Amino acid sequence: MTVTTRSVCPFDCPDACGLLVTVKNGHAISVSGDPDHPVTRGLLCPKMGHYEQTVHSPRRLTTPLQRVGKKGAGEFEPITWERAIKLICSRWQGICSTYGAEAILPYSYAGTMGLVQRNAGHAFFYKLGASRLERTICSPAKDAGWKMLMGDTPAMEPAEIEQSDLVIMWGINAAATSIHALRDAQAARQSGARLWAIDTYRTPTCDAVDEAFLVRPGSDGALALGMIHVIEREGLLDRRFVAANVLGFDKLAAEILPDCSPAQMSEVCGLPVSVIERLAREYARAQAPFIRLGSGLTRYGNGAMTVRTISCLPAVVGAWAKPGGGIFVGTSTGGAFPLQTVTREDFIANNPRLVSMNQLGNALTELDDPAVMALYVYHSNPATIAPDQNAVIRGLEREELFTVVHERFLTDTARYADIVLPATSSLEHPDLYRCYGGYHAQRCGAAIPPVGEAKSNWEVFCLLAAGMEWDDPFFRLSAEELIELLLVEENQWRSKAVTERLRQGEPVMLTPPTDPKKEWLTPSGKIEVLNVRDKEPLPRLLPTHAERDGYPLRLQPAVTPFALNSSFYEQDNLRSKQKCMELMMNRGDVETRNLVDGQVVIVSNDRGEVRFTLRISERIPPGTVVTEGVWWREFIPGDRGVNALTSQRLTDGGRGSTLYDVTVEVRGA
Ligand SMILES: Nc1nc2c(c(=O)[nH]1)N[C@H]1C(S)=C(S)[C@@H](COP(=O)(O)OP(=O)(O)OC[C@H]3O[C@@H](n4cnc5c(=O)[nH]c(N)nc54)[C@H](O)[C@@H]3O)O[C@H]1N2
Ligand SMILES: Nc1nc2c(c(=O)[nH]1)N[C@H]1C(S)=C(S)[C@@H](COP(=O)(O)OP(=O)(O)OC[C@H]3O[C@@H](n4cnc5c(=O)[nH]c(N)nc54)[C@H](O)[C@@H]3O)O[C@H]1N2
Ligand SMILES: [Mo]
Repeated sequence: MTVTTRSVCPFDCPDACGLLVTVKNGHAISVSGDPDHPVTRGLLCPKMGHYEQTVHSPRRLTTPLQRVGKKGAGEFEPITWERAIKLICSRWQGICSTYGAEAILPYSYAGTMGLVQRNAGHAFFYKLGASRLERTICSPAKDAGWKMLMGDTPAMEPAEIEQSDLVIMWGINAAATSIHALRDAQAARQSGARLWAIDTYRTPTCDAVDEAFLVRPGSDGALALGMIHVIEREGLLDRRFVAANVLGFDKLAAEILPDCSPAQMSEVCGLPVSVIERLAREYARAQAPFIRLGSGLTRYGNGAMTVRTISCLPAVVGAWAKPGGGIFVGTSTGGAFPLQTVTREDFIANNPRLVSMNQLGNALTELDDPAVMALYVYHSNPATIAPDQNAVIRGLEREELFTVVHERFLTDTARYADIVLPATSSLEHPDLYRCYGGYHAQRCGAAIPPVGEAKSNWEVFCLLAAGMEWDDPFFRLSAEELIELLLVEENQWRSKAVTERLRQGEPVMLTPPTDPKKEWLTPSGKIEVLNVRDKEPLPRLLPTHAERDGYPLRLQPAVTPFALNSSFYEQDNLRSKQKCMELMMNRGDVETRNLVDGQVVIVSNDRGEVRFTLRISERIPPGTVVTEGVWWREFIPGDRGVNALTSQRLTDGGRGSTLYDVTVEVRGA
């Protein structure tokens, strides 16, 4: 029998698409975009077009495994769930009594974005007293930068892009990461809008717009300051809007802008003076300019300041007052669902230490008192995606470290595990989804039974709680019951009717409780260009970390349309579209190093050496090299991926990762 059911894309993408899954005899046979979903509208990315090939991949883990070979060798034998849970609990109990519970570290991120499964381990590890993980690898600098200027003001509705007459895709490869935003921007273009992209190399998004502008990595703050300088100098400021809505513009104009002439900023960002001037004039004269800000430019030592500075632009030209004008940085719908009913912060006792997920390498190799003796990884692949891969792998190789990995596939991290547990895919468990690229939300049930003996994140934590002999009834709730706790009562974000539609599995729109374009939720009630509470009271130019490192080339780890971080490498068709782990380099930089297209090169800095296949590309400006994708070790030319070159340093605000803030040298292999 064939049935079609609704589901939701669980991946870490702004769009949380609505899916239609066709199921035959318990097997998913095809997946398509839901035509009735308000944002997806039937359009799905290449990765999800054949999600059934991920779900039923022959590579899926189907039973628990116990290590029999050397750490990292990937040699295991199957064991039962009962035995696996017993082994884990008895080892943890031993560690707790010898070293204390803080010697146990959970590590999870965004394999699934569903509110229940993503946060399934919080309550368990809080109750255990384990070290707490700071989950800051993605873009907390973006939130920090926004907050410094805009406080708790919610995001504008991103679909307003369609009403804009000048759209800027700024630091976002929307053709890969936000295809619905690009579709909507194209609709604006049909009605006469101009489209720009600002990036560090010529991405597919640059091909889809009218004009692309390439800046040096981490220098967008300089471009924005140069533009604001011109806007002020040439009287293009919306004085009335600024007087009524902005705090401290005069101070910016007096103390910062004099040193931000286009000539000075051109030295930093690399765009000619005439281009900075033109961008400023056309931006200020547009009726309703709309900026869609990506996360790429936040992963630098100055990332939060960059977001804060760019976000001043719509304020100085009064774009907020126009339909279609403003800046979209990302939605945060925290108030819509009472997440603490799942995460149970009330279980936290004695304030266990916080460990940054960006510094896992240090945590596993240097942290003391107590050292990390047990690591539990679920829905994340830190051996591949975490910065400073050599430090992470040195840690994972420690013989005395007890590592458990709950996964769908035998990832590079799972290869270092003592115990591997098989995880369900999103089609095999229920959840409730919201997203960071819009205001939609949707609940879905399981579409198919679990593959093999796979269990969901929540089911495993229930088994572990039973294995620890805890009798708290919370760990006997089902995932469906947790979803119901999240939907309990309506609130300002969702009416009774919307909540009921969510219960029925329909996609719905949440509504922010205040008007994002009129009410500034800051202490002063204004857009705070001057923020006296911050150690940097005004936006200003800050350097990146790597500027001080002294290697001649900027390395930019970038995204590909055919994978999502280290996910989707199991699909052969998608992987073959990416060909191999390439280093793209400008012809001039290739020739000065006497290299040739197609050869294997070694890219190095203080942290490591990585082999890539060299590709000459006119898409890359001089002085920068780019690699797309975060590859599994089995598919790359050497034994290290791009993150052997990235660092554990943090951003200026939000303690985020600085994965893009890297310099290197390149030589022939
Ligand atoms: N296909 C695909 N989709 C994805 C992902 C994926 O890996 N693949 N990842 C998902 C995740 S986890 C996230 S967080 C989002 C991120 O999605 P986005 O917000 O789009 O961010 P990125 O793609 O990381 O970076 C966007 C662009 O920033 C550019 N960039 C880098 N540094 C700078 C800079 O200093 N200045 C400027 N102007 N541009 C710069 C990069 O070249 C890239 O084109 O996408 C999600 N969606
Ligand atoms: N070089 C470089 N490094 C990067 C990035 C980059 O662009 N370049 N991007 C960074 C960013 S923005 C992010 S957000 C992080 C993302 O880092 P991660 O969140 O670790 O993302 P993935 O690499 O997609 O790994 C997720 C894993 O979860 C597993 N999984 C999926 N669903 C489930 C489930 O329900 N249960 C369990 N137990 N497992 C599941 C998948 O099989 C997959 O192996 O990576 C960061 N690292
Ligand atoms: Mo991310």
